[in-house]
Amino acid sequence: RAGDRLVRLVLVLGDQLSLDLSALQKADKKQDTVVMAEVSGEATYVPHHPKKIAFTFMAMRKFAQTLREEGWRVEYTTLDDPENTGSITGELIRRAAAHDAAGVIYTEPGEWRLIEALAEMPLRTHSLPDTRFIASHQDFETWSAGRKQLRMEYFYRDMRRKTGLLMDGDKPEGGKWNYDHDNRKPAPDEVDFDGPLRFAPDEAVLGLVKAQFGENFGDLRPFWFATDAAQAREQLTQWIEAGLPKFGDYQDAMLSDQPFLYHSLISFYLNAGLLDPLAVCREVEAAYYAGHAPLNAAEGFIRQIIGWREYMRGIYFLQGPDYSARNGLGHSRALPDLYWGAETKMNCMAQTVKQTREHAYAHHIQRLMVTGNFALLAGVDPAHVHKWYLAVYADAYEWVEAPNVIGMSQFADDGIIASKPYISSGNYIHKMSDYCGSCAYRVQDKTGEKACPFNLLYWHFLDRHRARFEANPRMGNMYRVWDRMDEEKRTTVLREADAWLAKLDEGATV
Ligand code: FAD
Ligand code: DLZ
Ligand code: SF4
Repeated sequence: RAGDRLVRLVLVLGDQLSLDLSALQKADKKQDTVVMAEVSGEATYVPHHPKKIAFTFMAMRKFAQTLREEGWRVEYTTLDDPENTGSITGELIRRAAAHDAAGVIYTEPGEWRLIEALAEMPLRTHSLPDTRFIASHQDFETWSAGRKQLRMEYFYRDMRRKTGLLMDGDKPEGGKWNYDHDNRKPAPDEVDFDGPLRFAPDEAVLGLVKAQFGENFGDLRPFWFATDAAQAREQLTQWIEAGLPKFGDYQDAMLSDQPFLYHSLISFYLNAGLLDPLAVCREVEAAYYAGHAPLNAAEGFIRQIIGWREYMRGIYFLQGPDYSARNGLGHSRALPDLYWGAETKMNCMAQTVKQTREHAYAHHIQRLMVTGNFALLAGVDPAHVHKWYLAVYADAYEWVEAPNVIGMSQFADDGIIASKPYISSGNYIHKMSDYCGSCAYRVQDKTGEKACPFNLLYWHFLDRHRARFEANPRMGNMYRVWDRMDEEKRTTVLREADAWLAKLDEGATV
């Protein structure tokens, strides 16, 4: 007890590292105690990439220090503390008993799993909305009410109007809402951006993570992520200076041994709370108005954040806790071992998995059109795909990962997010990358020993889901092309695809 009022605990989770967090705003630093905890429950609910765990713990430790400097009392549990109960709820119950606390206030977590666990605790709790987003749950519900289709583009326009970003009065800057058309250039010959800034890690955390999670998929070193708000801002500024001008042009391109191209690599920091999305967008907007970056780059980038990022969150909370378990296409194949680094002859997959292992990062098109596309074409159980993405990317929390994987990538939500499945044959990957030139398969071959598996599986997917997609106006053309092929060719494609999938299931190197 402090004075005659009761002490409250203020929970700050590993992805809530923002000084303007609603729970901190609501609390009283003279009276209340902040609780932060490194717990095995959060570190093992999927086999996270070691870099993701190290990033979380390093950033949590620094944030706890910042809070102390700001005058907060912080009770911090390290993973190796002998008293550690192993879960967020366990730590809150333990600390509540020690402080004779009246209850716990917290900002709503980004995963239903934890929302439910906190609500079931035998403590008085007060959950506050997470105000670090542009659209509240209520805003998204209002926007979605009565709409037959929840298309991102219309939501995005409302977010432009709401924020005033790139608006010229009530008109979009430049006359168009969306400049995506200019953002599809194939891979450049050379990349004149060195990628993100590199920062020194906390060696004690690296030691802890190596000892406890060293067997997980993913390289712990070299570790260079930003781990506090100042470093994250420094990286953002450097990227706006050097990466943003070409971000739009090469947003969809892929190059071997160039994992970052012109991407910002700020999703880790945005999602953990080290950067504020609206502030980031205002800086990018200012760079455009200063003549430093073209409109297609600034608009493309701002759309990802106030459009896609906010929209994904809206869908996750609107759809409810069962969303991640959806499997609209009835896919049941186990996730192939090549996702965990087993050898594969498909160079695009090998490159994407390799950089995922090295950096806990892959950019959007690699996630969507390489690993996601392959899983969808091969009919992998979306629950397995979901767990993989949640584990291997350092920016993955369910509120953003699940709609991207279950909805956008695997079409397992029956088309809430995507109007048609994101599938492609090898041709798209060939156009957008340099992967096919060094591949054991031949992207030009539609059948035969060396036929690119994406080519075989593309038709296999369309054929096996004909009843579901034939009437889709955006897919009719594909079925017409398939139907015009001679029957012998179609039979060969399907036979070879089945044989290839059988080899995959046997665990052969494919
Ligand atoms: P940039 O290319 O520089 O883009 C800027 C920012 O826009 C990103 O930092 C991110 O905050 C935002 N953004 C872009 N696309 C999306 C999107 N589709 N959804 C939400 N935000 C977006 N993003 C995550 O933050 N966490 C995830 O777990 C995640 N899983 C994904 C899974 C799949 C199958 C796909 C297709 C996409 C996923 N994304 C996820 C979206 C996107 O791939 C990443 O946000 C992006 O690659 C992060 O890298 P960056 O910061 O360099 O992004
Ligand atoms: C991702 C993660 C990890 C690896 N570890 C912790 C932890 O030990 N303590 C903590 O408070 N948060 C951690 N996190 C982030 C949480 O998993 C995240 O807050 C929830 O998934 C909700 O988004
Ligand atoms: Fe990937 Fe096919 Fe190209 Fe090989 S040929 S890199 S499998 S798209």
